[in-house]
Amino acid sequence: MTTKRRKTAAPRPRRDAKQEQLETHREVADEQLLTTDQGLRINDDQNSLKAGARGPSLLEDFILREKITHFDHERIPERVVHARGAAAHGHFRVYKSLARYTKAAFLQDPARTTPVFVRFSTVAGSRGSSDLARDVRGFAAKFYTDEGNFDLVGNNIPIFFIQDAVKFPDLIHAVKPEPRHEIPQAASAHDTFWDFVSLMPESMHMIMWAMSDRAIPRSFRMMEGFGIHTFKLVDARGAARFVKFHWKPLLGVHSLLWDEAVKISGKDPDFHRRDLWEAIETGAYPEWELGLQIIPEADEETFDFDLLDPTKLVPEELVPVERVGRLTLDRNPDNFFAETEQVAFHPGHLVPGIDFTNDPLLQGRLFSYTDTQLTRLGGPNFHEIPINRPVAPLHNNQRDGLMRQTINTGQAAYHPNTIGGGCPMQAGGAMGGFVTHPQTLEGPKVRERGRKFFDHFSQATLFWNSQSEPEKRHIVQAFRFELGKLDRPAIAERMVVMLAQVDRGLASRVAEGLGLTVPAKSDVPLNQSVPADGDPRNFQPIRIKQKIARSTALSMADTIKDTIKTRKVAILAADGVDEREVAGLVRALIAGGAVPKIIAPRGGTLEGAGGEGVDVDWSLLTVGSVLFDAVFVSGGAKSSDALASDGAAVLFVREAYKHCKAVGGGGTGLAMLKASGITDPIATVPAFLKAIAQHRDWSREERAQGIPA
Ligand code: HDE
Repeated sequence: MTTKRRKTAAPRPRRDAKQEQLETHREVADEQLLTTDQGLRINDDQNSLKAGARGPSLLEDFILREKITHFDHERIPERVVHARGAAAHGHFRVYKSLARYTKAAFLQDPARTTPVFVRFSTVAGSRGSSDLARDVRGFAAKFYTDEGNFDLVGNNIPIFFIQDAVKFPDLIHAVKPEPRHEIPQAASAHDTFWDFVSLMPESMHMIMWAMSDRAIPRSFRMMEGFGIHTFKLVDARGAARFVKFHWKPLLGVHSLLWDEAVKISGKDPDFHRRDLWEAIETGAYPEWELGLQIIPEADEETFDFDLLDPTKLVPEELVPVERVGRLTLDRNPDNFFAETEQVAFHPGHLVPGIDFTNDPLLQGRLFSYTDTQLTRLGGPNFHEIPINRPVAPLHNNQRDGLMRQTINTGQAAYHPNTIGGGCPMQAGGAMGGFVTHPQTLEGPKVRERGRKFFDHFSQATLFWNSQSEPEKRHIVQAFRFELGKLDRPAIAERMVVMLAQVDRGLASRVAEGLGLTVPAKSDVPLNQSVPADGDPRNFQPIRIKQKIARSTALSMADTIKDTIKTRKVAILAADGVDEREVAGLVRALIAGGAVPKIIAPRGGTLEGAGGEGVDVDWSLLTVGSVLFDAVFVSGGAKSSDALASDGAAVLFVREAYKHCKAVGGGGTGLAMLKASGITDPIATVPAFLKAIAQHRDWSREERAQGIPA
């Protein structure tokens, strides 16, 4: 017998309009002869042209020069933020028509499938940084609709650090590696970031999220997504409603522990991109439901916060999230550079029926995303790159520019014209032309913001109060870690003052770990960006009494915990393992959609107790428990004795236990676990499966700290 599982072939996803469009640009090298870029066949790709076998290379070697010139220019500037990412193709479908809210054609018909490309990312790290940084994750979706591309360029956290786009370069300069030595990479635990944050009370709500486990997700597939800003949906009659966009993952929202994130960074810094890739390759397609919070225009002023303020969320208790459709990612890109690297998102890529609000952060973004592509993708024709092309027909009088691909015909490249028969013609609203929602505007030109924007702490407090105790513990530890790394004590002291505005209990728990105390009363440092000649009272943070004190949707404690789908399970084994037990467990795991892997002291095939072979997936040397969701130690006396005396195996189970994962054993495997200091291993397969679905047993966290690992 052999328990090695071959990769299950993923069901072939349907071909969609975007896929067909991309097909025309795909180059398949099978059975082709090597040529230059000009199509000249190359007969020797091993030797440059030389003056004699031992002589210098000749300038004349145009083949060498072409190859090296191309290589010299292979890199483009990485994204100034969100440089590190991974992406996938998929499709979106609404459950039923949303005509009551919007005229957007792709949201009208449940039979219509819209191709989508989604890119996930971290924000601060450069392109080669670890996936595991404590950071916000980008969640950018491009819908290739029949009416043009619609981009929902969001994050996995529903709010942002700052209220106005003018502060974005400051925020990013503060969090990026410090300019002197470019240290640290992909980490916020350094002086400049916390110096900035400690002077920006408006960032406190976001900081609470960033210090929570949301900033170290288990998988891109297990993250929520949010459009963050308030947008508008406009129906066929022109009536508008405010909307907040949500993505709800069908596998639930799950995170790692910080200690795991740090260790995975070493074992597999590509952990998240690999996880996404493998899930899609094996047919375990990641899925999210699109959720909408719809707010009538008339209710704009009724909230404790300003709907235009991106540092505030709309609690689901006040406006429930209506689940309106499903996103499925079912196809990996063919080429990382061509697709994932060159995709260009923009919150201003809209379709009729969706519009902006005056959120001052969103307004600044509308400028930034096209502007940045001019540098990153080298000119104004980036919309012609295959991944960026709409599937909707494109006709206009934009012409020329670097790397223009389209060969426009005809004489008239202007409008109005008679020479071109007046074409292309304006569509007009009735023919699907985009009409901006005609909001009435008036007011003086001022550099100010709405009064409710100055309530910087109420929702930070709401978030803290909504967390379970394990989540609170992790937030405290994250603050202690980040602030404990600072060189300047004054910054940590300012942060403790800031935290005291959120919750004094939180502040004192953080302060204790830093060896600081919480001052009895102190003023919050002012946002230094406000004009000194204004009335200072307007710039002091205010506190508006909130309608609700806690919101269950803000905690991950009650997320979906009824599936073991895609969970990676390590089955530890050595020669003499009970192969029938292993086979039974593997069957049960696969039946539930989990991914079992046999891990052993060595690679190759183990000899089972009954004489049958068990193929090893990975040796202990090549993996670590942090790469798995659960661990099972199989029975078979010889096998478990060998594992009990193998330091790497003992470390493996202890670490998994400390990280609160399901740790189970069969037969003599239980003795190995107990000998390793695990007093309460799970002893039956059904209980083991149930524990995996729970993600983690947080009740163990503090108790398990004493176990050496
Ligand atoms: Fe971005 N952001 N951003 N951002 N952003 C970029 O665009 C910017 C903001 C987000 O996978 C850049 O093509 C400004 C909020 C994602 O390709 C750049 C401001 C949110 C991605 C840019 C913000 C985001 C970006 C860098 C403040 C959540 C990755 C390269 C006004 C709603 C998209 C690029 C991808 C990328 C600017 C704030 C999400 C420079 C000026 C808030 C997911 O244009």
